[in-house]
Amino acid sequence: MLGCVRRWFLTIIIVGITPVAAFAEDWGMGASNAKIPPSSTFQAVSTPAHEINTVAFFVISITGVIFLIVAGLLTYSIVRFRTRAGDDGREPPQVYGSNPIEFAWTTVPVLISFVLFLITARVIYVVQARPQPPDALSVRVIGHQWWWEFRYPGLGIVTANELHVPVSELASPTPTFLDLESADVAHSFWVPRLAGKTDVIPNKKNTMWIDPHVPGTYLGQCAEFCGTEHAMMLLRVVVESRADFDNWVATQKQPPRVDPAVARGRQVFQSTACVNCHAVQGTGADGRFGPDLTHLMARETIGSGVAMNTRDHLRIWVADPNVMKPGALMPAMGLDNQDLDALVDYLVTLR
Ligand code: HEC
Ligand SMILES: [Cu+2]
Repeated sequence: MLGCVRRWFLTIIIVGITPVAAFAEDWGMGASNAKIPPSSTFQAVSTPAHEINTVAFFVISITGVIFLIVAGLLTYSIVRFRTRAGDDGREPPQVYGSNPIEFAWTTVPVLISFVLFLITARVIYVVQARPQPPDALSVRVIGHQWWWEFRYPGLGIVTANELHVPVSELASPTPTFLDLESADVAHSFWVPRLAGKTDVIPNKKNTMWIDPHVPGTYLGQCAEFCGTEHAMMLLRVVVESRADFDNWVATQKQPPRVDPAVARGRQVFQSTACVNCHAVQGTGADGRFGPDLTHLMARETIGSGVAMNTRDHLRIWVADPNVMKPGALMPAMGLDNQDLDALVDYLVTLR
């Protein structure tokens, strides 16, 4: 018996450790994410998340009280009415059909459920019915297997995986409204500190909004299983002061610098299938299947948060994305080392 328990215990520990060991290489993400506060739903910094938090606490309090009452009565009964020496072994009196008791335990739960329903409905209304003010920032979010595309129609900006939005002061709110679409399968957009989850569904446009009150970086992820790399479909929302945001917009709107020193790398890029899947403004590369690379180096991470965006990581990624993100829908292009180096030299100039 004891041996069996020990074997099970060991199996659970080994099964638990194996995935951790397999993904020990974190490409600098651990250190980077350690600097960002955890993405807890209990640390809301945006109105929809605050509202959800309020309902959550309300439901937890009510159900907590119910739990304490039921568990208390149960414990009391177990202790008070346990078998004692000298019991005569007869059944206690059985009570059937007491109208007051039946009435009480039907109406009380119905009333509780009704209150919870009303509170929840109010929050759904508050969050979903907010109309989009004409001056609100509007962003199209497109879910892809396994990365996020962000398009700012009013600004002509296209980027990936890291959404930049201005901070929304309580005095002068500047909310951001998101139109969610999918290029392939169902995904779900979730940044716990900013808002609830919203499904991202093919052939359907869902909407949501955020109004982050505190500048900072907020982590999120796809919350609907969408295939092999679902767990690595991460995202960041960078909330900036108005001035920083305007700066970011200005850089994003500029065409990439043409650096003659990396002409060879640019040539490799333009003559390889890269251009079928990626866009870089001003090069004729206009692919839509992968992230827009025009301002690649303005992003902190690559591969939807799989690695920090450094020269070394880019080289590993372009040589074979599967090393970092097994199953990623970008093929290894089989470039020789010289072409690869020239190409990466070119990529790191895309600011
Ligand atoms: C068949 C289409 C396809 C081709 C060809 C392709 N890519 Fe990609 N690429 C993708 C996809 C899809 C992603 C996103 C992968 C993910 O994050 O899961 C990607 C991601 C990237 C990224 C990371 C971007 C980011 O912000 O995360 C870089 C850099 C990149 N590709 C460069 C290249 C280069 C250079 C070439 C040519 C040698 C190339 N790609 C060829 C589809 C392609
Ligand atoms: Cu997804």
